[in-house]
Amino acid sequence: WGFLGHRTVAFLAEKYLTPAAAELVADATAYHPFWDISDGAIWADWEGRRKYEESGPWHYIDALDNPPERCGITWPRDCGSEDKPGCVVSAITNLTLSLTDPDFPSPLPKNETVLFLIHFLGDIAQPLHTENMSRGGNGIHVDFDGRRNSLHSVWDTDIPRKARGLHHDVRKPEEKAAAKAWAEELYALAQREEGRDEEERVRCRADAACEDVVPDCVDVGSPQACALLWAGETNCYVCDYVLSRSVVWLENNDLGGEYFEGAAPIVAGRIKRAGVRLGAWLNELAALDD
Ligand code: DCM
Ligand code: DCM
Ligand code: DCM
Ligand code: ZN
Ligand code: ZN
Repeated sequence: WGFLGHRTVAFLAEKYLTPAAAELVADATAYHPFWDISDGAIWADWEGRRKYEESGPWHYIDALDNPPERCGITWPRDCGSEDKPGCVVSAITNLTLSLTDPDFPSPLPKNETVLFLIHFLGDIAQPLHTENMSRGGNGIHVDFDGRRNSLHSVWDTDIPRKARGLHHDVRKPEEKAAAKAWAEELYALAQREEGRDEEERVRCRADAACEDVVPDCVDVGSPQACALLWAGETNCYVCDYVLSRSVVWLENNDLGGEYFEGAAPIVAGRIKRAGVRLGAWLNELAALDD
């Protein structure tokens, strides 16, 4: 995701934090004075990338599936083998274990570990971060409202911004305010869903081919199992929507129209899912600390 997506995930997670988790986050964002959780969420995309060059592949997993016919994450085909040592699943696994398992070597300071986790629980919900084809869509060149971009950036940035009514060259303070407002809306939506019983939630999703796994996996003791489920849930949307039309179609139609209309609710759903999940994950991590 671009900054709007990552900031929204973080502001939404913040709504759920226990006092202990809020303290864990405060310690991590004390990295810089004046940082809030959403500033911490984008550290991985600028300073984190520069400081840890090996962290590039930690933002995604290249599923060697065959969209749009067949999607799926397979371990260790897609990550964990010798030629593919690191990906978002292994990064979430190792960073989490370094906080939960006293015998696990800690490659990074705790504050940076938490900042990376806040970021990667966002990225693992972006469909094109769970797909190998054309380097996660970076090699598919498209138009969005008359502007040339990669399909990857369209999903990272253009669709979230347009969904929230932001101009493509929105300024930073405005984007942060938009993230805060979006998080408020998604929180209200999630609260309403929470109150519903299981049967009704299933009925509500009946028209969706891809479904959130209920209940979500939030066991910090088995981070790899959870991260694989999360990546698989997200990867479903690659076949279901993102690449469901041919690459030729994507390259020859402006994606700011009908394609955007179908994509916007998927993006909102993924960001809501990631924010609620991140809140739960941080709460579990903080609970172990005591
Ligand atoms: N990004 C940016 N400027 C930077 C670094 C990253 O605007 N110096 C944005 C561009 C992409 C996103 O971050 O939208 C890429 O990061 P991710 O891996 O989180 O999708
Ligand atoms: N930054 C970036 N890409 C962007 C926006 C900001 O890499 N699109 C980086 C530049 C700064 C850092 O984020 O090093 C924090 O920016 P600021 O000091 O303006 O808050
Ligand atoms: N990316 C991805 N899958 C890949 C390669 C890159 O999801 N196989 C993501 C990481 C960044 C964006 O695409 O969000 C741009 O990556 P880069 O700057 O490495 O081209
Ligand atoms: Zn991206
Ligand atoms: Zn990222």
